[in-house]
Amino acid sequence: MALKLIGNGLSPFVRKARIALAEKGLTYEHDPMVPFGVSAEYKRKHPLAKIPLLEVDGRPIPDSSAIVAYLERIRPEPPLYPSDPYEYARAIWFEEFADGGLIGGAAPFFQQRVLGPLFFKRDADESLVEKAATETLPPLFDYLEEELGDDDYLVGNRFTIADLAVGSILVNYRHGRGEVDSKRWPKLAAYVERIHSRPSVQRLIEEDRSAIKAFGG
Ligand SMILES: N[C@@H](CCC(=O)N[C@@H](CS)C(=O)NCC(=O)O)C(=O)O
Repeated sequence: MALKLIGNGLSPFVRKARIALAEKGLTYEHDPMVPFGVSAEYKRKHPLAKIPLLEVDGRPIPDSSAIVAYLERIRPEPPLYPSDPYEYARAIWFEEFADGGLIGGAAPFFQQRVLGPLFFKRDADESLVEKAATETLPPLFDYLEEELGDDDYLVGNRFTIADLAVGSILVNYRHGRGEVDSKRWPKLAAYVERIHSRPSVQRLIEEDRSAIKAFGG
């Protein structure tokens, strides 16, 4: 079975898929396509014209959540979803929390400080970063701090899709010089370090840094 992942590695959603591929030891071809001015051919496969898209022997699977769920079926080990029904639901919830909520607070850091200046030659609008830092993110970080409790991972105290999704979004936050204040959120700060130092994640962070540097960052 030939797997081809389409989408630039700086996208947190592409990264989600790549972390899952790495955790499961799956090899794949990678096309680092950017999602701007995408071709009509791509839009036929992904009508929302977003990245990532996985091709399985040429058959398309759009969306990082669909992709990771698919990977779990074809390569169940190591599992990225809990088997306990309640924990399963919680893991899916944290994925949604990350992809539909946390992204809104993290994106201004990456978009204003990395994407805009380096790729679009546009000055950062620091007011958007400030708003995210002071209004959007603190309640979300409070929630994560509380949910972590004394555990190392968000659900069932083992690495799951929940950590993969939250961790990937926070990679972009950190690329945009966002920091989790360890005085205010000590558990979350330690957790982020833990997730980001996993080999599957660390490798991609290093790749991102090289890409950002190559663009003058
Ligand atoms: N729910 C989607 C979100 C994908 C997404 O928003 N990707 C962004 C890049 S980070 C994109 O392609 N944006 C281009 C656009 O919205 O036109 C997923 O998980 O795959």
